[in-house]
Amino acid sequence: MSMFCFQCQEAAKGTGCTIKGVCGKTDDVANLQDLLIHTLKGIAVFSKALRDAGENNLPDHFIIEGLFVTITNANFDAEAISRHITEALIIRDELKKRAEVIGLKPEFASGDAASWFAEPALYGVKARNVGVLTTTDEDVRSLRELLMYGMKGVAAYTEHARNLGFKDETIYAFLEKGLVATLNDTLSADEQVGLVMECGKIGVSAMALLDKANTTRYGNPEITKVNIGVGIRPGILISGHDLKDMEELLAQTEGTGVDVYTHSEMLPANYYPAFKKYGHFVGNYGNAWWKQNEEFESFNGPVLFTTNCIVPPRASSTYADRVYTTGASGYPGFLHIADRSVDKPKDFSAIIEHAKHCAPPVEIEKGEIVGGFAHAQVFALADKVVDAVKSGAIRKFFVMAGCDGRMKSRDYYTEFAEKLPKDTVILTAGCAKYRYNKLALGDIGGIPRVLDAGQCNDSYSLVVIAMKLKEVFQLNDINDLPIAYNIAWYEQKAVIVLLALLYLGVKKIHLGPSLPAFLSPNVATVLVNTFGIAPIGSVDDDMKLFLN
Ligand code: FSO
Ligand code: SF4
Repeated sequence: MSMFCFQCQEAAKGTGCTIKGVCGKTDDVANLQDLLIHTLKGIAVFSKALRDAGENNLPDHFIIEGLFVTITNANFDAEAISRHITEALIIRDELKKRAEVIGLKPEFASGDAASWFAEPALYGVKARNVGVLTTTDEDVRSLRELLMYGMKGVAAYTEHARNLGFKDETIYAFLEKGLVATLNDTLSADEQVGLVMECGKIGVSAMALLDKANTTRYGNPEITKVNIGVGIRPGILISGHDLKDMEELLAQTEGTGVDVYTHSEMLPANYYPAFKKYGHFVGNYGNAWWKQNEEFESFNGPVLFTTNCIVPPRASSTYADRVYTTGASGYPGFLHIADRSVDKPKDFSAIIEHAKHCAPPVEIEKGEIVGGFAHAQVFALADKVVDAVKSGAIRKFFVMAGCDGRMKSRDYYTEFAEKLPKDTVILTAGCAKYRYNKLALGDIGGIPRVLDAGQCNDSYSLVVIAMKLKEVFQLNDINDLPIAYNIAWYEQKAVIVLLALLYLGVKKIHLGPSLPAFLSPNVATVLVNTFGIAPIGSVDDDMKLFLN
């Protein structure tokens, strides 16, 4: 075993990747990510103590960025991760000095996370001894990592909100508390479960903050027909989740003769009023992240990753030299575009110049898909929706939010959508939508049968919609609504979406295509017994179960 990682749904053999990631992550990158997490825990020891003592100027941003860098498919660049570790050691030791000066004696300050040091050349050696398997009790490990992956999801959403100028101290404080808690061997199982639930609560705050940031800056998403065909000019394909990057790229490409297309989780950018004014914003190209090896070839122009999900290019690929990363994302050999400064946007001139010398995209699809059903838009249609439920025209809603992935077993979601009775409506968010958003599922009295709220973080919108329906129908329990939850997960942002739903009291969530490898049998039993979580079964069995 040269590494161990079990943080995503594609963990090898359903237990964990031990030689190389199924995602393509090498063992040295996986280990360096472990060391970065270990060092962030050390930072949190001092940062939490200083915050508790009323100190300001703490490394909030560094912590969220560090967590984000370790999310599945975000960063494959060993050198970039090493640089983060070097910076983390400097930050940690500065905080340690500050704590000493004011006489603080934080718990775990003498532990390894808070005190280790090595020269960069030896990070690889050190990294082999700090991974998740160093927690030997499998239930403690399971709860610790459940918390850790939830926090990674929180960090990702918090980073996007921060990029738009929206911050929330309570989120930063929780991340420090949670990181420190993972060093504590004396916590009871109940205390650990309590932290996981608190993480769900913070997840709701992070998604609400991001929703506020996105809608304040760019307006409320509105019903939009998105072109999935191509234009005749060269284009840039923008992937990932960061809308600030989208804004700056659209502004900088205007009038250059270069078009902009969204990819995968950036599709919902098409729904925001602020982006619609750009005539060179053509539409969406391609599908969910895992089809990028083929789709980037035929796109012909440069691709910009603002976050995950990156798939390593094949050796035979002809597109690797036209992929760019920015923010937390990175890949060896891809050109990384530096962060913006306080008064200057990111500089996308290199990618724009690159695009000018490329051929236009090859058409792989044509037509339109419809989306933009976030909370404000659905509220505007509330009367229609409520009438449809009251008259029985809509029998049930199915929340099918989450992620897509490459496993064959995910065909389940396409088949499930196809077999759903015609008086049901799918509420979706995240890249899971690509399993059914191009099917001709029709509408119910003008309400499309697939309502796409947006990115995975816009699952928040689905919750707001559910809360509103609960109010309209005067119900006491969210679980009494005619809504079933059939969620597809892949990486850690879906973990926080799940924890947020559990925190809000949603029960009987079906989770697929398989339960997380990081759930020990005991922890899985707790989730099943307390929340009624169940793995997906066959489409026909699940359909019967949900509809009865
Ligand atoms: Fe998908 Fe990737 Fe949004 Fe994830 S593109 S899988 S949950 O990063 O973040 O839905
Ligand atoms: Fe394996 Fe997933 Fe970890 Fe990649 S992120 S190494 S696929 S468990």
